[in-house]
Amino acid sequence: MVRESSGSRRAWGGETAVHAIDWDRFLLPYEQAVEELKVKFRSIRNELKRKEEYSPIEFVTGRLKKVSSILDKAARLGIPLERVEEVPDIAGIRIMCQFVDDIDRVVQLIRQRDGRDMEIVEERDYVRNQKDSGYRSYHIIIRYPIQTAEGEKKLLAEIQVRTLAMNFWATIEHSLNYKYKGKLPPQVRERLRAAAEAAFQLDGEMSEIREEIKEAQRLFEMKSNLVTSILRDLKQLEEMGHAETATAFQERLHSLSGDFEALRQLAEEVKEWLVQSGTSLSG
Ligand code: 0O2
Ligand code: 0O2
Repeated sequence: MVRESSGSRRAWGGETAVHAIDWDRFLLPYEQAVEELKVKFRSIRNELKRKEEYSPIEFVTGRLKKVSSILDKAARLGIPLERVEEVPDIAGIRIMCQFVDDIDRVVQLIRQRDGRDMEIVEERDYVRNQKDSGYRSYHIIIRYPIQTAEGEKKLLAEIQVRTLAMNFWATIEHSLNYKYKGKLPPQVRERLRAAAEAAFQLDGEMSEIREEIKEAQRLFEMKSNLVTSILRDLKQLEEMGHAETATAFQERLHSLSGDFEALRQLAEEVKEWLVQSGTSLSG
């Protein structure tokens, strides 16, 4: 891994402080944290997929913050170099989701681990509270224990949870900010705000499509349960000696071709017949 420097001399808080931080050594546990967290969140995804359950995690990436960016951020947050470990995102994990709802599910998954293999220090909801730039994501700062040769070390790491659309926008905006050194021309800034709005709309459209799919699946499930219940009752009717009635009902069932209301009506009629003819075993 390429790092920019192995030491640093910087003016801090008005005083000139000379610090020779061994960055390679300092960053080693952070690198381990990034790797471990990537494995943990990718494992959740793989486990859910293996169980053929829907995974709210689409993919996971991770990065170690560059030394120059750590120094810039420490200066911006007013953190002296002796306490540089207070910079919250030296280790960073990004979890991408397909749908906005998935973000809350991932946040719940992380909260369930609070006090177990990580501690939540802070949450920032930029999904519901979009930044002026147009930026949206859910941020969680955690304290994460690392087992090193010198014993356990707890360090801060940042988890960003966002949709694919939010990620697309943030990645482009980040590169443009880098290109313009943080001073975006007003027309670019305006266009980025418009693009953020488009990303927001896209997330909304995708969520609605998803709701429709879920509704269709629910209806299919209900129809399937109704048909199973009718068939069970017809079998019982037949066993009770009402073969002709059962056959008539069966023919009606075949003619319905999945009309939900008609199916429900038929189910009620069959059930009524059964009750009148004795007892219904099915529920
Ligand atoms: P797969 O098979 O694609 O799921 P690593 O060596 O992988 O541990 P590395 O090389 O530092 O980590 O990569 P990084 O930046 O942490 O993450 C790369 C992961 O993000 C890879 O997944 C990429 O496939 C995935 N990724 C990045 N951008 C996109 C994207 O736009 N769409 C999708 N679907 N995936 C993306 P895996 O799990 O390593 O492999
Ligand atoms: P990098 O290069 O991605 O690591 P604060 O001063 O407390 O409001 P702070 O401490 O930077 O701000 O925290 P915040 O706002 O929660 O942001 C932390 C990270 O979120 C940033 O880290 C970015 O990764 C991302 N982020 C926040 N706002 C924006 C934005 O407007 N656009 C993009 N593209 N990303 C954003 P760094 O260290 O700034 O950057």
